[in-house]
Amino acid sequence: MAGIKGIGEAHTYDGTNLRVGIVHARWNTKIIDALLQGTRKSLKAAGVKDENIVIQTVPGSYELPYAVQRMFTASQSQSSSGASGLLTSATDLLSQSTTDLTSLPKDTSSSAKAGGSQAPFDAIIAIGALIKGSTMHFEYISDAVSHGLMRVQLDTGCPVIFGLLTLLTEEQGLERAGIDAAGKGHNHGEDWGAAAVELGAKRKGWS
Ligand code: DLZ
Repeated sequence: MAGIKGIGEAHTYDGTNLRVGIVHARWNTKIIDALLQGTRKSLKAAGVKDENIVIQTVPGSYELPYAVQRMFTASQSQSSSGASGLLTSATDLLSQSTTDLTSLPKDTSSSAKAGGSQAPFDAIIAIGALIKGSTMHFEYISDAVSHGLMRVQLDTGCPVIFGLLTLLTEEQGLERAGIDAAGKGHNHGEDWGAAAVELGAKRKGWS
């Protein structure tokens, strides 16, 4: 019998005109890479263009709220000044999950070539995987990051999708990344991509 957990009826939203940021932590890379793949897959399925997906990385989950905040603010000022460069499209980064602010190539998207500005992000997805250890570290970081990400979205008005797995075991992470040995898991990144498109599309109507 099917369970009652889950997102409910599936709706599809058009991501064709959306610009979506992804910031992911590098800790627990195997899990993160699969989640990132799932996220990108659903963004693309919703029509988000490669050049409108911008991927940044940070060392660990603790850095996610700050990075999301900076990413959004930079995209806003970039948009109003018509500048381009720091925040690049993901076109050249598709198979890469270990980029950071300093290693990003120059923007090669057509709007950058034309000297035009890029729109601020319509949504940003924060991805991390925290695995509980033997100290209180996990509890403090889980709590701080959850509150930090909520604060950033309310302060900036940019939807921030909560892609933080707070895991009691590594196995839980493999299941939620859809890469567990039993093959029973589900890649939550796919849900996060869909949530970003839904919130990004709705936000346009709400503003
Ligand atoms: C230090 C640390 C530990 C022990 N575990 C994790 C983890 O499971 N997942 C994760 O994303 N990050 C971890 N980190 C790194 C912290 O998030 C952070 O990057 C460092 O404390 C530096 O601020």
